[in-house]
Amino acid sequence: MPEAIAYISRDTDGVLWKKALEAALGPIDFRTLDNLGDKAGIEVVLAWKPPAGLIASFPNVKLIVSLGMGVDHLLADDKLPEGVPIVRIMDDGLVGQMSEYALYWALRHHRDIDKYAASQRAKQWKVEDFVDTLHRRIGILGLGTIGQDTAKKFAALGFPTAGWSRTKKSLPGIETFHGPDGLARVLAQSDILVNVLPLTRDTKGLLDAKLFAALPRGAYLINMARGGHVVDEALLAALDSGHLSGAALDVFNQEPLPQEHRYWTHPKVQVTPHVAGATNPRTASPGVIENIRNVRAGKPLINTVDPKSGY
Ligand code: OXD
Repeated sequence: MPEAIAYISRDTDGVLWKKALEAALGPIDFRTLDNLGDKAGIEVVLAWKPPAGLIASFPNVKLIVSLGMGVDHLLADDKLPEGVPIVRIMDDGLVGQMSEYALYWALRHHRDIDKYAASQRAKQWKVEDFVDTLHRRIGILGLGTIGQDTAKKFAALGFPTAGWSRTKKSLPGIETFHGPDGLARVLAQSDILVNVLPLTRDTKGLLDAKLFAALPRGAYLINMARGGHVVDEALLAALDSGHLSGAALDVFNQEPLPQEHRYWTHPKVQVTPHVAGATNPRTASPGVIENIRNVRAGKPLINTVDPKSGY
């Protein structure tokens, strides 16, 4: 009977995951990338950016768990074994961190904190023009778990908040749009645009010159989804022309961000190293444990991923 759990990630050693899973499931034959042992014994894979083709070499794998809420890192492997269910973590801790990230940069921009910091450095007592919260419109691209939480928190602070998703959604207190026409409408009213879309064939490169031109002049961008959504040259051009007033970027087309990239030194860009939300085994493990139990008992899984839609 295959019952080993393989932890496939180069980012962390998996010790906290092993502890969290063992606390609920008892002792586990826990394998890591450097210690995969007999691959026929692997039943469950926990994966973050797995090497292409590796999971397909586990002949008895029954469940693939994405260690990120985003699954593009996993679906990039075009050799994933067919018919093996894929689930993703659902982590309230990570969701809360992501909305905090968006709120932090939005409020910092909204309240002109960087301008006041510059005035302080120049010892200048200078009052900036004030934009009322009711007139600072927020647009959220993507209304999954993270987008909804973020939207709700902006709305609770009194910002007029709109959201856009591929399919129709309705959320109390949030103006919702969907489809291509809906995208144009949400962009036209986004003084601060927050991107939390999944990265799929349809959303790759969506944040391009056309999209930036559709935003109001002076709009601010917060990208905490994936770098692949953004056409970097288009964003830099929109910042340089003054059409966009700034951008807080947590994710990049290439990570780590290459040393020579203009984002590092651009005066209107804030760079963080893909830290908007960190997966924490303490908050993410309950759903994974439930899925391991479900797959062993032949019961339906939760937090399933549809590889066709890409999320
Ligand atoms: C995720 C991430 O997908 O951390 O969860 O990027």
